[in-house]
Amino acid sequence: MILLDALVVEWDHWPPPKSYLGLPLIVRGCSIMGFAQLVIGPAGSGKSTYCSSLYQHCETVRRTIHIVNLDPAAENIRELISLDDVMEELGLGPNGGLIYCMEHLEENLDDWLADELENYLDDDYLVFDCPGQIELFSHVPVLRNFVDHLKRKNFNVCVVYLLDSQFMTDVTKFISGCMASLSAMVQLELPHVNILSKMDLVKNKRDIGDYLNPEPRVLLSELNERMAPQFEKLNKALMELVSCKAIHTF
Ligand SMILES: Nc1nc2c(ncn2[C@@H]2O[C@H](COP(=O)(O)OP(=O)(O)OP(=O)(O)O)[C@@H](O)[C@H]2O)c(=O)[nH]1
Ligand SMILES: [Mg+2]
Repeated sequence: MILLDALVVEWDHWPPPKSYLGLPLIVRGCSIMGFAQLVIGPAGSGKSTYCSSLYQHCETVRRTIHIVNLDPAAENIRELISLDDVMEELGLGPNGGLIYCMEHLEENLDDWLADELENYLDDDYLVFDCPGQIELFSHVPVLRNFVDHLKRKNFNVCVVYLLDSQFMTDVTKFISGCMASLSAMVQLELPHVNILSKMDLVKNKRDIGDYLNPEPRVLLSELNERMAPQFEKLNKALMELVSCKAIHTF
């Protein structure tokens, strides 16, 4: 009889488990199919502009990159489902229509993604330009399921969260921008990079420094001045959260 201390294997799926059949697993190699970025952020925050700049940069440095626009009003998924058709046929508004389209995409993810990925090589870089509706990364599970699907296809996925620099001009906007980004972190559980967009529109870049390196006491007193006294405890808790650099930075 041979007693094993551990199993040494090549593993097909990412991430590999820490143990298998009750034995510690030592993984020599794991086939990663590809790398993907999920570009999210509030409506109009500059996601598509970022994707197009990234595309141009990669072309210049001769790296293969594919941008897939997940907005049902855009070309990539219009063949599968079109926002205009959904709104017209089901009598839905733009937001309800978008959620319907995304849920339809989720139901057909296997076939749609297989078609999309057909022409890509294993180590190509994929960037998903997402719609800006906040529901998609706050509570509707569509994007989370999309991410889980990519992981099952051996993709290493990270989030790029874009926030318009105009959120850094006022303490209440700052809190709401940070909370939306934090909710995406909690919902998607992915490596997460926050990027401030539209910096060219900031007149005085020093003002932004107060928010990039927040001094909790200063921002808290500013917030308390803006809000009724019964919110003081809540303000304090929120400020501790958003000013903790270990949790949230730009
Ligand atoms: N000044 C300035 N404008 C920008 C910048 N990035 C984007 N914009 C403008 O902001 C507007 C929205 O940009 P998009 O890239 O379409 O934003 P988005 O996040 O993809 O928008 P949705 O997909 O509708 O959520 C456009 O008019 C862009 O030209 C920037 O860095 N500076
Ligand atoms: Mg866009």
